[in-house]
Amino acid sequence: KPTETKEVKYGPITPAKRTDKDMEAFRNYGLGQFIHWGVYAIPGNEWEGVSARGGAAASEWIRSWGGNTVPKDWKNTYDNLYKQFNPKSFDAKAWAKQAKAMGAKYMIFTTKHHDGFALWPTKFSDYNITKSPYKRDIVKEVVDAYTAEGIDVYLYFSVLEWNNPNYMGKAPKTDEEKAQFGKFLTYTKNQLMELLDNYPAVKGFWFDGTWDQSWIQSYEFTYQLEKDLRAKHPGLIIGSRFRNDEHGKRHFDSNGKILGDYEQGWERKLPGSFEWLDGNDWDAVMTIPPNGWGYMKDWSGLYTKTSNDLLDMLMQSVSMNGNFVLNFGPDGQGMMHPGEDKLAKEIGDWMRVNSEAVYGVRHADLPSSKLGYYTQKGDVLYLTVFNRPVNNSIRIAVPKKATMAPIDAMLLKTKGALTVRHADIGLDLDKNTYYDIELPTDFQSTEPFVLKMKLGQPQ
Ligand code: FHN
Repeated sequence: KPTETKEVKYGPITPAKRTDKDMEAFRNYGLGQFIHWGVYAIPGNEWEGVSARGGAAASEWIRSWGGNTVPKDWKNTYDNLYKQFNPKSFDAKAWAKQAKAMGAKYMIFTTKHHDGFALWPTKFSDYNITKSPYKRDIVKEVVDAYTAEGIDVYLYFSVLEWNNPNYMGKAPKTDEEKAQFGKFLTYTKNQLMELLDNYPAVKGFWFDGTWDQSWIQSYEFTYQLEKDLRAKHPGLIIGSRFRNDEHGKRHFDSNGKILGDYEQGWERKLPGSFEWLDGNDWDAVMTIPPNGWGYMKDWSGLYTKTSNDLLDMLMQSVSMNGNFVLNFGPDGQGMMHPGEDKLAKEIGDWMRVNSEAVYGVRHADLPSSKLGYYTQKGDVLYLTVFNRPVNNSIRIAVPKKATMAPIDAMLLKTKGALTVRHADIGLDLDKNTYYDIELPTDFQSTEPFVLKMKLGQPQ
């Protein structure tokens, strides 16, 4: 983190670690769902039999990745996909019920991805859902269905718009270019204000495509735009990917202060340590195939994450005060991939037993465990075990200076009480003491399991 203080005029607008109810709700989510849906679901990452596999993203980038045959005259190829967009099986209520059963507490939905096709009837562009055979307001159906299930909705919005004639993909230089890009900035503001007008139930934005110099150099505009959005929608939550300071610093300003209400840089990766996060809120978004955000017809030959993989990432995230957001990419008819249905059910089955170790928890100030991840809620400590010790004894290290230690324990899955034994093994003479918790030998599990412990005065 920078040591010297630099003069920053276009730094954070909201205080880091907001304490209002909306931000507290964000902190408590634990598990979220991302949905990438748009015209790219129609080819499903294949064009004339060739698929995009490389890069940070596949399907929704199929027109860009080399090695596929999407003809570059996109006006007559990719851009005409909307004429086929008629998802007859789309049922937002079914999606929302599935997300509820999985245990998601919030969801992020792609209103418009980099291709610029709007899934809502925007007044500011003709390239929108009303011009497709489907015609109906998909964003409204998603917002209404998820809100009805008690799942908070955040709107994904790509600033980058490949086809917009006023988006240049480079910093405007001449007066004419500046005037042209100025039209794009106004268009962007108009669409964002329109989204807040149309869907007042939403809780925030998840911005993307803000890496281009044209946007980076518009830091005065983006600063004011963030203020305008927040004024229009009190409590609005905006991530750190939206804008940068006047020195071009994104996510964190030139003095290391977070630019937004939560850190939005964890995409297909997780922080290495709690300390690195510096106490900021954050979420991590994750694909099931390596880089499959939008629908990918063919998962063969790809490593697709198992529910145990995803539960490990979930518990790692919440153990470090973050939210874990799992991405789904419905197909051109509005159906989830069968692999996604399977994982949603497996995760939901696990969450039904163990979600109290996930929702509303915080980082536990203990030496990290080799057996799994700690989460804590007041005087209740959870350890979600992924690595069962060969001696069947769970060892908890507690700093000697700690005023609280586990005094009793239970297996969340069986509600069976377990004995906590103080094991003064004298390993760290001045640092930690240890508590051992024997697992029942007849308790078998092929999935992670949770120990729930009560903290109290050390025995
Ligand atoms: O380019 C996008 C990509 O298509 C996808 O939307 C991810 C998910 O957040 N974001 C960008 C890549 O960082």
